[in-house]
Amino acid sequence: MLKPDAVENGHIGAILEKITGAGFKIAAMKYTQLSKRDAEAFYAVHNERPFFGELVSFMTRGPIVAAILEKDNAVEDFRALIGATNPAEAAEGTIRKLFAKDIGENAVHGSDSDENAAIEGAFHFAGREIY
Ligand code: FUP
Repeated sequence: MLKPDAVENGHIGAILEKITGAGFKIAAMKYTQLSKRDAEAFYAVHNERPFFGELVSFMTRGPIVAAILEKDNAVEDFRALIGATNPAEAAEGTIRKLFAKDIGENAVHGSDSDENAAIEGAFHFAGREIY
């Protein structure tokens, strides 16, 4: 996902350029907005954490771009491309270093395993929307 901050700040094009330039193929993509229920479900793993309310409110405050990306070693390579969760700790040249403000508003989300990538892809897309 390209999160609401990335969309608000006009970074969709630049971020997609980095993603496709790094060799990812776009298998599915949409411009959409998460409802409160969507965000609570998507981030259910964090529902006991102190930042959960803020996370849900941030993720629902404006549109996002959801995508399914394909590449060999995609999960690991995408996480390297986006950088650490906290942009202050993200490596130079990473998407979060370039485009994110702080750990709460960090521009992009990447799945942390192939299993979660399949779950998160199915969260956003019907089978007929995946190419
Ligand atoms: P990541 O896998 O890098 O997206 O990071 P996490 O799954 O650990 O966290 C998911 C989201 O929760 C982050 F993108 C932002 C939010 N978060 C906070 O707001 N504060 C924190 O201390 C940790 C995460």
